[in-house]
Amino acid sequence: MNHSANIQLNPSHRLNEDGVVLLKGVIPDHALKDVRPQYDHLDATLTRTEIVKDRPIIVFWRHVLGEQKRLGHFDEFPALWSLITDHIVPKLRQLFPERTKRMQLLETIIFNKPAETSNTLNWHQDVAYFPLSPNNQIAVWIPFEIVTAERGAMVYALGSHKLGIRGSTNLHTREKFANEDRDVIPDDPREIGLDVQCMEMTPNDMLVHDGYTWHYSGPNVIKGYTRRGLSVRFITEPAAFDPRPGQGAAFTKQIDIKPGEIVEGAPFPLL
Ligand SMILES: O=C(O)CCC(=O)C(=O)O
Repeated sequence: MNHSANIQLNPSHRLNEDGVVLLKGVIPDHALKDVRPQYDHLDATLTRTEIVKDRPIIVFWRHVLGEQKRLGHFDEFPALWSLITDHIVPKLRQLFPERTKRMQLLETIIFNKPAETSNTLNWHQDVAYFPLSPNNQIAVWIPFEIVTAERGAMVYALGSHKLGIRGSTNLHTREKFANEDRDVIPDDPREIGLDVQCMEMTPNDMLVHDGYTWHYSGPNVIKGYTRRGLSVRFITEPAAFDPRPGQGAAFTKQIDIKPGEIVEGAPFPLL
């Protein structure tokens, strides 16, 4: 297929067909201006690792083996809250009206790939790690700087969202989690006929993907260059808590209800 077709005429159609769409130039400079310095300040000072249950958390995740995730809060990162509520959510509502009637914040992560020491975040599907039923989400991904294949760009298997749920694996090693009985994503999705697309981007661009779409990111091998990417995931319909082994995302520890009950409350606000 012609990969440039993914860069977009009808975003809603592309998201339905490919499970991912690259939107060029949709985030204005002023929306990101304060996000970078506030991120850098927190990245340099943040040590918190405990997970609170009274508000959403922001996961600071460096792709370096052995690094522990740190957890920020929106009251200390107001520019990020504005980016989400004033820019990301309205843009999603404008371009994907059918999928965004209900937008509930599930998870916010900033992935940081330091130069030369970062590693690959292997093929995965977000929903495999989420204890939700139904398990329907959309996610956005926004770079804070230019990303290229050598700088840890996101890579997607187009159409993979139509192939159902897959098993969860260790993102660094691809090892299956204990008790995982679901089929896992193949080492190379091209072997089963899927097209694979590397999404090179500039900071005003935004990726939108379906929670079922397979993706990975390689290391950042460019000396002196950091690669920061924001991912925000939204639940798009009421979802019940449905835990299973292999679901260790930080937000799962904010869930304080019994299986079968609806996930809601302060950590997961409706937007
Ligand atoms: O930023 C990255 O490298 C990985 C992001 C990712 O896998 C995700 O947003 O689900």
